Amino acid sequence: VMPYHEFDCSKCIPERKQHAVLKGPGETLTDALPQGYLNTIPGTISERGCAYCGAKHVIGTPMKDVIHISHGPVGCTYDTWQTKRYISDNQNFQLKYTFATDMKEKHIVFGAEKLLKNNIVEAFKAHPDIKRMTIYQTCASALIGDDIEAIAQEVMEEMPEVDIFVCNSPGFRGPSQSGGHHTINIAWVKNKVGTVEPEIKSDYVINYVGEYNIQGDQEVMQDYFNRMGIQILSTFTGNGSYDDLRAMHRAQLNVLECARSAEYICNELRVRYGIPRLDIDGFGFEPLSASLRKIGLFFGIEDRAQAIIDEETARWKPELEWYKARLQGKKVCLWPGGSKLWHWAHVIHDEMGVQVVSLYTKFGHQGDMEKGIARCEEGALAIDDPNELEGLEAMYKLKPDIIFTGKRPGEVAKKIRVPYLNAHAYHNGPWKGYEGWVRFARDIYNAIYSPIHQLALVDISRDEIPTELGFCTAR
Ligand code: CFM
Repeated sequence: VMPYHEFDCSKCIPERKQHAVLKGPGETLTDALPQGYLNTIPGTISERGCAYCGAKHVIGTPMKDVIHISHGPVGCTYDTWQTKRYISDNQNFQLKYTFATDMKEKHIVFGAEKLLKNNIVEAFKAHPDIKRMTIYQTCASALIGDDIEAIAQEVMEEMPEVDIFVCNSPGFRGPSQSGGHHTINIAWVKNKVGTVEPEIKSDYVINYVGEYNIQGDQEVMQDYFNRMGIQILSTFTGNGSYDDLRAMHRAQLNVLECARSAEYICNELRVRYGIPRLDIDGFGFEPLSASLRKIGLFFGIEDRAQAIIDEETARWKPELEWYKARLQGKKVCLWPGGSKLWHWAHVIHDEMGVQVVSLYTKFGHQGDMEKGIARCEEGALAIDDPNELEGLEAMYKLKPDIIFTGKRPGEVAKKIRVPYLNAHAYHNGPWKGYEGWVRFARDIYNAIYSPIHQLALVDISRDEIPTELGFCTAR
């Protein structure tokens, strides 16, 4: 880890100063906590998504038996299509297609409600097996004030076999995708939960919430729950079914995975229907085992949880240990979006031996960073909503062996000889579950030890930091 004094914080632009903080010697958590969840500074090349993206791309579209349509220019839809791998057991319908009304300038002037209605009907006709739809407002349709709900209502009256959910979360609704998470959580409870009655088949009934089935995460966890005799009424939303999610009110427990994106719906379900919330963590042997035990404890079936823990640990622990021995002391920049920074920070250290030298969050709230930085060692650099130059400077100075981040910063990292793993879509996932955690370790090992990175022209272990870089350069 580079010494604390080598970052010259006096050069920071004032607006960014409190967004990049080092956990210095002897510092308390409060000293090392960057500001978070504030508006992005104009001109900085933020990596954030917008509130439309948070609602549609993160939460809405993993639902598998639904036509997901955006009411706006085609770019909104296209840019939020297929950058994540939330697969499903419905032949990946939700990934194969993306739908947009393709608004143009003339619609801004004359309105686009007719266009929307035609598109809804056309989409249902093109996919006669699909009877469910979500519609997402964008900045363009929000600004001209198209009444999407009225159009959806009209169609539902004309086509009684279909059901439509409308999400009014235009891009400008909140400083980042996080605003969209909140909006769609609440809209779903308000408009759809309680409109279908489920068939109850077990004494132990849960909703699995804040789980998006990245490369099959949901299916791995579902297997553990099924082996415990638990019925999963719905998954919000990975591999989730629209009608199952209308029946969330009948669960005995909400099992919450990503609190950042989905605590809102759990809290609302508790208020409206008295369903308790249990936060769990499917990443890492210890957090996962503790989670299964907690769920077992809730239902009085700890023995079933323990049986799975024992079986899976015996099977996979030796492989994890093999990778841990080879990853010992490797330095990682942990740069995901929101909750993965604290889901991963301590456990990749404890169970894989890697050292987290920097963590950042695109849109996390202060609580996310607080949990993350508390789990890191002294010297870790915490950055809120970083721009590309800040990211580059951090890598030049910290010289990580690997970075876990998204595609855009990941491609930048590769050019300076830092291998990257895709924290959002994974490489050879799933990464949840016992086997998944070994897959993650294997991906890290393969990335760090691959000789291909030597082809990069810049080598940060040798080359000087370019003078145009710096936290100060955002000005
Ligand atoms: Fe939750 Fe997510 Fe995340 Fe998130 Fe995301 Fe994601 Fe992420 Mo990408 S819901 S906060 S908005 S765990 S898409 S599945 S990987 S930034 S850390």
